[in-house]
Amino acid sequence: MSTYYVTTPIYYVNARPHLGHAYTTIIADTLKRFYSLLGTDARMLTGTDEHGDKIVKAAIKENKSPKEFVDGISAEYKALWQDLKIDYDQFIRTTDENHKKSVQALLQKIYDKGDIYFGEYGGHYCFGCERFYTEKELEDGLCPQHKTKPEYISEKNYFFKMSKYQDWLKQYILDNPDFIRPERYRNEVLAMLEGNVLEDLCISRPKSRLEWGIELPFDKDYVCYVWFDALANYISALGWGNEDNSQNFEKYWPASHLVAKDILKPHGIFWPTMLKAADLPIYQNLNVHGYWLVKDTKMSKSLGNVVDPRFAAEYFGLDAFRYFLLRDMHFGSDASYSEENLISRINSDLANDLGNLFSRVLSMNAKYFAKKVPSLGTLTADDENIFSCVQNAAQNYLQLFKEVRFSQGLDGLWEPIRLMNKYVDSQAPWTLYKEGNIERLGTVLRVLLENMYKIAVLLWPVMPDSSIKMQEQLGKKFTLHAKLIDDLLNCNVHLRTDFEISEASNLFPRFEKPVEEKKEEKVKKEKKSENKKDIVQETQLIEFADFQKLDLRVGTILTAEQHPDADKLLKFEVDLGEEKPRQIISGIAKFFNPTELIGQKVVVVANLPPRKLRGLESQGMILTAEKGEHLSLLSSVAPNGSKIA
Ligand code: ME8
Repeated sequence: MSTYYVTTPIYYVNARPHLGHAYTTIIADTLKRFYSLLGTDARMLTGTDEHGDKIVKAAIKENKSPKEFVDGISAEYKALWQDLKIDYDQFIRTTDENHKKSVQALLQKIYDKGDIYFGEYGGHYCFGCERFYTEKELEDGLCPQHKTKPEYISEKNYFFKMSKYQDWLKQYILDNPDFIRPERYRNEVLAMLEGNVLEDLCISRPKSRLEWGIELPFDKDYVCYVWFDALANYISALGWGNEDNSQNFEKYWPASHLVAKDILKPHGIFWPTMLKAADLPIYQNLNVHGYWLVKDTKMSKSLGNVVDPRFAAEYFGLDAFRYFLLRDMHFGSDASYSEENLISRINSDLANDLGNLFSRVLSMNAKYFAKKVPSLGTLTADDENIFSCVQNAAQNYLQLFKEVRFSQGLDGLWEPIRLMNKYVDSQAPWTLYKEGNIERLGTVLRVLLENMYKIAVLLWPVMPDSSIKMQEQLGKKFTLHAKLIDDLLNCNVHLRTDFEISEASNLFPRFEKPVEEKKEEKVKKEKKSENKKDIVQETQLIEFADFQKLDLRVGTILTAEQHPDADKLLKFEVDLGEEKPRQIISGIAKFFNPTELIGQKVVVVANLPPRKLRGLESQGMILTAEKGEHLSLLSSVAPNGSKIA
């Protein structure tokens, strides 16, 4: 059986997943399903990129260790893929032990070959990109990606002799027109290789500057450059460099990679030269797509325009969302995301064209043939036209999907769908029924049902659940098998007269309601479930030893006043029976008039580390009890300083 191996980039864990990440991953899932449909043993890899400066900085910002931090975001990616029903075979993390082994084997192999050397280098280092830039590559002295001023760093490092492979790579790209596609990106990489411009690649970072990485096998004072480490994931995941486990490499390599244009250079230049240097087969092709923009602007957290794919899939339906992504982006170019575009695409293509076709044909069939599949009589030219239109569209669709031209493939497939709707109008089954022409009526419906079945199967890679539903509505269970597509194309009849088919379809609802309204509902729902989560967390069990760590003391409030710089905070002095009263800052201003609290007995957590709140030190926490909008202070009649145990 032939094999196919599709990969997504492994995503950085310094930020949460968004529409862009979901897009590439949905495309990879579609391709995996597409090749499975063609009878191929298809495999999909995704994962997370977890080493490097960027990650360490993000972890520090959240007061976490790098490992703790990467575990959290990597799990978020996994959870999103589960919600989006992504059928990946493997989720790789660059902190996996097997990956580390593989990277070290790759480094050692290239080192032993003499293609890695030690040298001194000074360059403009962008921490966002985790790479050095040459003077020429900077734009007005700034990093072209991040528009920030890079830091000039000079240090001793290991270098990969990438320049040695410049001519080879150029020739390889010229000899293999589909190696990097679409063509504009192939040309971009060729332009990068024009002249004698390729420099050697710095592939190490001294541990004195960065420890969070994979140690070089030939120098323990250095870790591997994050891009060298990350790119190797595509082969480490298949067990390359790991003697016990490399059979998948033999079986599935070379890969078909999916990336957006932001990471063209590492994939178009670093990666093939690394493979060449290690005497490994070069990947099959690099498929490069553009950006999803929001109102012509790149998504960014600071602009607050990051699209949440989970919300879109939940609200519009996962399959409708997938269809929109594949249909509205011409692979390679940027596309514009907006809920208006999404609604208009769903309403026109899915509700009006495809959904309507299914609804009307199924309900007519129920009415005229009691849900049984009618027989096919003699075919007219109009009937033949439907069969041939579907056949042509199917063949084009299959070819265009192989070329990752999803939008064009789907556009073509919608031609017979629209034609079938027109055919219903022109054949007017209701008139045939009235005239008592049941044989012709049966043929018309059977032509429609058979061709709807073909469309339903072809759509499985794009809209898996809806495709299965459509097939089941036509009385047929979906099972993948090696000859599925051959059978589908070579034969006009797939349904049987004893099949019982559904009377109604209801596949794709129309969207009229302003999305904002629904969003508010979702936020409310989330808040509710967060509250529920809080309750669950509150009632989670802890060890007795953990409880014993708390030093809870009884005290009396001596003074209480508004915090000078914060409306929500009150400043207290509380007598805990110690030498001096404690100053405690508490966020309860909204619930109490401070003067009423003077003299009240309270319970205080007395062993929290002191913390500054709006410039004033807080030396403990006053305990409160909360129910809905109501808050009261915990109290005890015991003398000040009594320990609660
Ligand atoms: O670059 N539109 O990870 P990353 C479309 N760790 N796709 C988008 C997008 C957008 N607006 N934004 C992001 C890295 N993407 C490295 C990769 S691979 C060995 C290492 C998608 O988290 C797109 O696939 O920055 C892009 O290439 C990728 O996310 C970048 O992910």
